[in-house]
This record gives sequence, C-alpha cells and structure tokens, in this order.
Amino acid sequence: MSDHTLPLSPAHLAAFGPDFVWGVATSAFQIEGASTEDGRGASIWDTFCAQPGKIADGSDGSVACDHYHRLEADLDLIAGLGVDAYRFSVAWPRVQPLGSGDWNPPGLAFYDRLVDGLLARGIRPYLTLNHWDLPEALQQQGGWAARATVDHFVAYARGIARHFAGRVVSIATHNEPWVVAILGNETGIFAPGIQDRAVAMQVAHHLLLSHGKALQALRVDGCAAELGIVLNLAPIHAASEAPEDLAAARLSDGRLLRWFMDPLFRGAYPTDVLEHLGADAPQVLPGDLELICQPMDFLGVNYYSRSVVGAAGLVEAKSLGNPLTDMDWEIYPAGLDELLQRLHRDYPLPAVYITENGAAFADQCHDGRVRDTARVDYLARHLEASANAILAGVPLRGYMVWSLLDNFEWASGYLKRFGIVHVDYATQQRTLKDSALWYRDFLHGQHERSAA
Ligand code: IFM
Repeated sequence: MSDHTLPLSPAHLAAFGPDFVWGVATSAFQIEGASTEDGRGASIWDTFCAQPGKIADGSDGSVACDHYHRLEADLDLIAGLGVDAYRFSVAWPRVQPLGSGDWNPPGLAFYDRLVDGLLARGIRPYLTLNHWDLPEALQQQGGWAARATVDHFVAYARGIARHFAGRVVSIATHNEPWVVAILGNETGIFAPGIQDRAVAMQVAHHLLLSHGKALQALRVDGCAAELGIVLNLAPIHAASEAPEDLAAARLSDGRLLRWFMDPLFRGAYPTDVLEHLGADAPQVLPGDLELICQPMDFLGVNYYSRSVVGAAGLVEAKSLGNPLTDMDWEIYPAGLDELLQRLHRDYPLPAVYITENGAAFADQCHDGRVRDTARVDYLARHLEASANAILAGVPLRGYMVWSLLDNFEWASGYLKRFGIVHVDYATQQRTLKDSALWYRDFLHGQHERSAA
C-alpha cells in the first residue's frame, strides 16, 4: 500500500463514472531499444542522436528501457497496476523499415506479442501510429515536407489497421504534430533538426492531411477501432492586459491550438495565423481541408502546463511563482480544466481522452523505494481538474499517465524521469515509485466504487 491519502472528494471520484478508461502511456523510441535488431530500419531519431550535441547526455535509443527484450515482464508490470488501457506506439521503421514497400515480419511479430499479451491480461491496447520516429529513408526523400510522405503514411496506417483488426480498440494517427513540425523543423531542437519556418508549416499541413486521408482510408477498409489524433495543447495566458501582450498570446494560441483544432473540426486554418505566416504559409491544394476535417471518434489531449506569453516572448516559468517540475515546467493543474472547457465551448468535440499527463522529477531510488511525493500530488491535482471538467460537461472518457517507465526524454536523453516506475539504466531494474503504488491503489478504489 502507498502511504498517501486520496485528496479527491467523493464528488470528484464519482465524476469519472464506471466506463472511464484509466491507463498508462509510452512510445516506441523512448522505451524499446533494439534499434538495429530483427530488421528494424533507422528512424530520424537514430540519425539525430548520432549528431554530436543534439542530446543533452549524448545518449540515444539503442537500448533505452530494453523493453523489446523485456516485454513479458513489462506487460506483467502494467497489469499489476490495474489499468484498463495501455497506450503505446508502433515504430514505423520496425514494421516497414524503409517507410514504404516491404513489411518486416519480425517487427510485426513484436507488436503481435505486445497486443496479444495486453489482451490476455485484460488490458485494452491504444495504438499510436506516429510518435515521431519517421523512417530515415523517408526523410531522405524530403520527410513530412514532401507530399508523397502523406500517401506512404496512409499505406502504413492501412497495413497496421488490417494487421491488428479486432485486436486494438483505438488508433491515433499522430502524437503531437505541433512538436514534429515546430520543434523538428522550425527550431530544430528535435529530429530531423531543420530550422525553417516554411518547411515546418508544410510539415504541419502534411501531418494533418495524412491524418485525414488515413482516417478516410481506414473507414473505407471497415476498421472498427476508434480513430482520432493526439494534440499537445495548453492555455496560453497573456503576460499582461497590454494590447501587444494580448496580441502575442493570441498568436501563440493560434499557432499551438487553433492551427490544429480549426482544420480538424472546422475545415479551415485560422486566418490570423495565415496572415502572420505570409510567404511561410503552407501550400494547401483544393480538397485538402475537406480531407483533414474527417469525423473523429476521439481527440487525445496531452497536457503538462500552461504558457504565459507577452510581446517579448515566452515568460520564464520560474518567474510565475508556482512550483516547477524537473523540466522547469510550471505546475498548473487549473489549466487542464480551463483548456478542456475551452475546447468544449469552441469545437464540436468527440470523446476526449487525456492521452498524456505527468511530470519529470529528480527521483532517487533508496532501498527499493522512490518517494516521489511531488508526482503523486501532481497526478492527484490533475485528476481533480479532470473531474471538474467532466462536471462542467466536457466529454472526457479516459486518462493516461505519462509515463509508465522512466525513458528516453528526447533531447534531454535519460536525464529527465517521467515514469511512475523507476528504471535503473545500468541494470534495467524496474522499481514502482510511490506514484505507481498510489495510482494502483486509486484505480483499485475506482474499480471497487464502480462495482458497488
Ligand atoms: O516524453 C514526451 C512524449 O514523448 C510526448 N509528450 C510529452 C512527453 C514529455 O515531454
């Protein structure tokens, strides 16, 4: 038993309801390792990690959590938490090494073992097709900036959906297209490391287009899984009421949230952002926006913090007065409720899932125990905010903790720990942190309440 008490009120606990889906989330590149085994092709993240200075600790994804070789034990670990669902991603270059053409049977077999192992343990598989690890072979042909990549993605999506038909309950096309476009192609701090705003916006458009085309194709194929996309969203607050700060915050909201939500749910890009981009706006062909605006079964929302923006740029989180995580992200649970209610007000939402929420802290493992009180508090307060959103009418249907395991945190390497399970990278020993014990007890309580 964890020795934390539950800070949620009975009304908050009841808000979730018996069908609410509780889960944990990971992604392929961050945990699998085995990056050159069994026919896996290279991804853009393998290439990026190999470039000196790109990853804070000089590390890469070649071993990560060695999940590829520890699958059965990790599945038992997931089952032991009592979750309903496990959100994972398929590494495109593991199943289709060049991103088009031949499939790789050993790669597919790994995900067969994963999906069947989840089902055998009574856990629902939530699959993400693209969690950033684009096959390097496609990057060589222009990556997401090339329109041909859209059709390669659709073929990949169809192959995966057919292969796992009847076994996965949910398929998300992309995880956080803003990150792929902006951090990967405008600021260049993520793979593939390009610094070009026009390229970034073309990438964003092609990601959205590939989402819409894939959804359309999967529906034609009779895919029965719930279909949707996962966005990283946040409230953007203005640094002050001054008109120039308000305008900067509005533009920032346009680039993060409305750039993705408007075409997905309204079939149009926001005009203020298009005007701001000028010549850097993407090339959009007739019919593209209709394709992007497909009906969706769910919207996945990844929430970590808010942003405060002024005319001078992003206000440093440490000046805002709230506690920070180890990423220097402000802890701001009220932003989750605010965000969900705003989405509900502004868009015709399908079912919403919090597909990621969690925090990195500098955890220490002593005598087999990790006392990550701050993470327990973070999770509990965000669950409270989630319950508030449900009580306000938001169609929130599920919540997944990011992340099951400490893992490869992209440009931060292994320096930042997001897991509710501690990983000792030297031994690959897994240790349930207090937050995992707390989540397990919380879920046990929720399941008992539902059964009563
Ligand atoms: O680790 C990432 C994940 O891959 C995508 N969403 C944010 C997480 C924390 O940075």
